[in-house]
Amino acid sequence: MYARVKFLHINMNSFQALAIYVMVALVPTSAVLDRGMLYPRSSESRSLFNLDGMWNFRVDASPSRNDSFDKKWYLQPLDKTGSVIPMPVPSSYNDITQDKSIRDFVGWAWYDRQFYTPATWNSQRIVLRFGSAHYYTIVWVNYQEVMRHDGGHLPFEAEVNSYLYFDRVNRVTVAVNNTLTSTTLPPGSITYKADPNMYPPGYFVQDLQMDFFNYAGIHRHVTLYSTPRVYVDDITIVTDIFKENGIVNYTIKTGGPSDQISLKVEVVDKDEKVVASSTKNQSSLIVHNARYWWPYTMNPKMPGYMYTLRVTLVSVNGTDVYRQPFGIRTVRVLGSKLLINQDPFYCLGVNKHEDFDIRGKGLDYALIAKDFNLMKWLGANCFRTSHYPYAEELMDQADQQGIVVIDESPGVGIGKISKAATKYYKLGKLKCSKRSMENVYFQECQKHQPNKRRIKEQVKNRKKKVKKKMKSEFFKRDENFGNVSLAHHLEVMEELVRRDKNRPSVIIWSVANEPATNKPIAEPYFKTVLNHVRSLDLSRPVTFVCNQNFNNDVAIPYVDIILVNRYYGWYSDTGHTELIQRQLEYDFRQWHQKYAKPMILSEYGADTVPGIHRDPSFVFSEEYQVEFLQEYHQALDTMRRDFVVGEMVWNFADFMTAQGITRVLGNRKGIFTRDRQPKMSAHVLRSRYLNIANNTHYSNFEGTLYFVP
Ligand code: GCB
Repeated sequence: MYARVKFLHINMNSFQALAIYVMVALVPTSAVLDRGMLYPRSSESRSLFNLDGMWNFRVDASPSRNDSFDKKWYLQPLDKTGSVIPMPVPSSYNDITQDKSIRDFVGWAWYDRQFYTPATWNSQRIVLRFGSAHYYTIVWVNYQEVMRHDGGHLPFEAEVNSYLYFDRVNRVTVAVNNTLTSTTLPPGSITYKADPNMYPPGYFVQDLQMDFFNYAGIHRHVTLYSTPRVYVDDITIVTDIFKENGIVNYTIKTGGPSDQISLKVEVVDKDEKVVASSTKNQSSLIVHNARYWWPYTMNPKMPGYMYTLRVTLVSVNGTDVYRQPFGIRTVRVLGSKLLINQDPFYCLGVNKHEDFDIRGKGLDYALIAKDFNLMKWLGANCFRTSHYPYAEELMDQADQQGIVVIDESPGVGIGKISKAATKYYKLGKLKCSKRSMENVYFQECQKHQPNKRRIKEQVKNRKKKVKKKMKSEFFKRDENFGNVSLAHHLEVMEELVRRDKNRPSVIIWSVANEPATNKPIAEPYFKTVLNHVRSLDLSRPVTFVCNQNFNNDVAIPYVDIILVNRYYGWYSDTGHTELIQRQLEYDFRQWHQKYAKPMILSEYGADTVPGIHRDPSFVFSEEYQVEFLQEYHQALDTMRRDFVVGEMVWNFADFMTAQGITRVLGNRKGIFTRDRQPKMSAHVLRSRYLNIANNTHYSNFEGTLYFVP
C-alpha cells in the first residue's frame, strides 16, 4: 500500500524530478492484506492440474436439510450415501436436470470426484483452489476437512499436502449451501410457512433481496496446483506515471520456511524485453518511455497494454517463478472529472450479469468471448460487475482488451432492518458518542447488536419502553446492518481487493448495490466499509451504487464518485417518457450541487420483449425501449461535458430471475436477448457510443476510428 504525493513543482531537469518523485511519491503504509490469492499460473516451477469435468452430485433434501451431516456423507464416497447424478463443473446445478426440486433447491448440495496426484509433485507444496462456489462451502480431501469458505464469487484455496495420497486414488468431496440469510452477502431470508392447513410440516421458502436467479453450485475452475515449498505468496503492484515514464511500485510476499532467499524482480514488456529490474521485495521501478494501459476508446491503436512482473525467488528449497500481468496507468478523481492517465474518461457502459441458459452462472469461455465482441461492437468501453465479482478469466479479457471495470462486491440489496433493531439502534445511540459511532463502529458500537446480556439490561432499565415483542424480535437478528454482516462485508471486500488489485481494468471499487442508505444505521456501516476499502487500496476511487435521494441518503458523503440508478418512465410515471429529461436533470443537478463529485448514471432501462412493436410506443415494446433510452441520452448530453462522467444501460442482456408476476422468464431490460441477439435498442446505443467515442477529443484519441451506422 502506498501513500501518494500528487504533484511536484520544482525547477530541475526531468530525471532529477523523476528520482525525487519516486522517492517521495510512495510511502509504504500498512499491509492490511496478510496473504495472497494469486491466479494459478504454470511456470518453470509451477504445474496445474484441472479438476473440472463431471462430478457426482446429490442434494440433501431431508426436511431438516441436515441428514447429510447427521449421516456423515463426507466420510464415504457420495454414491454410497444414495443415488448420484453426473454434474458438470464448472456450472450452476439448477438448470442441468429436468427436476424442479433441483432447480429451486435450497440447502446443502454435495459433489465428489476422484483424482490422482502427479508423483512428480511429491516434494512440492500442493494447493487445492476453487475459483468460486455458491455460497457456503466445505471441502474434504480423502474424508478429512481441508477448508471452509463463506460466500460465492471469490476464490478460496488450501494447502493439501498432508491429506493427499501419491500411491493411490484421492477423493475430493464438496458440500455447498446456497441459503441466503440476513448476514450473508447477498442477504436474504428464510420464511417458514406455519399454517398446517395450507403447507406441509417444515415448509419454507427462500426470500431474495436481489433481482436475479439464485444460481448455485461450483461455478468456476477447481484446480490443483504445485509450487516449491518456498514460494511467491503475493504481489501488489501500484503504478504511477510521470511524463512519459511509468513508475511500478511493488511489494512481494513470500511463503514457506523463511530460510535465506534471494529475489529477482523484472518488468517484462510484450516483446519479452526486460525494461526494469530489482532484487528487493519492495521497490519502485521506473519504466522509461512506458506504454500506458488505455481503454480502447482512448487509444485504439494500443489499448490494454500489459506488462509482466516476473518474480524469481531462489531459496535452498528451489526456485519459484511467478509472472504477474499488470498495466501502467493511473486513475484519479479531480473535481468533477474522472481521469485515466490524467485524461478525462467518459464511461460508455453496460451493466452485466454472469447468466446464460443451462449453465446459469457457470464459467463459459464461449460466452465471455461473445460478450467482449458484443461490447466492442456496441462501442462500450466500460462495464460494472453488477452485482458480484465476475470470473477471473473474464476480468483477464477486460485487462487485455482495454475495457474498464467497476468492480462490485456481492453486497446487493442490503437493507433489511427490523423496527425493533431500529429502535434499539436509537437507544444505543444515546450512549454511544458520535465519534465512536463513526470511527470505531466495529468495536464500540457492538452495543447496538442484539446481544442477550445487553437486551436484558435494556429490558430491565426501560421496562415500559422496551416491550416483550421487541425482545423476541431481537433474537431473530433479522437485519442486515449488524456486526456479523459488517464483519463479513469487510472480509469479502478484502477478498475482492486481494484478487483484483493488480488489474488495470479495475478503476473503481463498488462495495454495494442499492443498499438502504436512507436509514441512519447505514451511515456508520458504509463509512466503515468504504474507509476499509480505501485503507486496502489508495489507488482507486471507492463507491457504492445508490438508489436513494439526494436529500435522504446518509452514505454518499463517504464515496469518491457518485453512482446513481434511476428508472424514471419505468418504475415511476410508467409510460411517460416525456418526463424523463426533466426528472433526470433535476435529480442529478441536485446531487451535484450538494456534493460536487463526478457522477455516473449507473442503471437505467426498460423491460422489452423482442418482437413486440408499437407505434406510438407502449411499454414492453422495442419502440418504447428506444424512446426511453433516447430521452435519457438527451438529458445526459446536457450534463456529460460538465459533471456526468458515464452512463451504463441496464442491462447488457436479458437474464434469469426468480419466478414472479413482474418477470416474464426473467428480467427483459437487456439491449440484447439472453442468447445475445440485438434488440432495436442495441443499434441505437451503438450509434450513440460510437459517435461519442469518435467525437470526443481525448488527448490520445486520433482521428475517426469507428464505423458509425
Ligand atoms: C435495479 C437493480 C437491478 C434490477 C433492476 C430492475 O435497480 O439494481 O438489480 O434488476 O433495478 O430491472 O429492476
